[in-house]
Amino acid sequence: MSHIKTSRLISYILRHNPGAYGVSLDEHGWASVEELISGVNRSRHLTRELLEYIVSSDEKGRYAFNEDKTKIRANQGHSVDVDVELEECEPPKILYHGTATKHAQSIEEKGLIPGRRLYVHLSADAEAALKVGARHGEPMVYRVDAEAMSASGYIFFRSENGVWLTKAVPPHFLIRE
Ligand code: HQG
Repeated sequence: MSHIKTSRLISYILRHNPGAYGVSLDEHGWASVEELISGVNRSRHLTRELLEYIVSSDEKGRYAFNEDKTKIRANQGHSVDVDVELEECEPPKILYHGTATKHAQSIEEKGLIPGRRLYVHLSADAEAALKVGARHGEPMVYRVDAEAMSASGYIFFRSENGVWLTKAVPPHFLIRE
């Protein structure tokens, strides 16, 4: 349980602010494991062993090592402009997006926008979407007509850890659950 804060810091560094911890990402989002460990150690204790445990036990599969475990990256969720070689995929007919009721008016006007991240995050599972929504306030879930979007030429990606990503969702593809 005490590793949650360390995992959050790892996410923050690998997705949003590597520079603040002396870490650099290559164009595919990879950081050197050594650099990451030293960076995290500026504010929390992290060993290679603990990092391996955090990566393998992460319930969302947020991180990946390269083959020889010298590099690590976040599988999705970046605001830093990197290309994590996402796989373009035909989406299921319906995807879900969880948000907070306070965003509903704006979402129904403008559609889903990525905000500070590179993509809008969607899930194949309404339950998972509800949990994501609850992080922002009183949760609510939108169904996304991914089949119609795909037929209209919108592109979807599926991250290594099963999150669905797309650039934006116009309001007419959204239905409140
Ligand atoms: C909202 C977690 C107003 C959007 C999850 C969300 C996810 C709008 C917030 C991943 C809007 C952005 C991403 C509009 C969208 N007007 N608000 N037009 N369009 N929004 O945190 O999707 O646990 O950047 O509904 O599992 O909540 O971190 O995105 O409420 O996969 O690994 O703007 O983060 O993964 O919030 O979460 P976020 P998100 P981790």
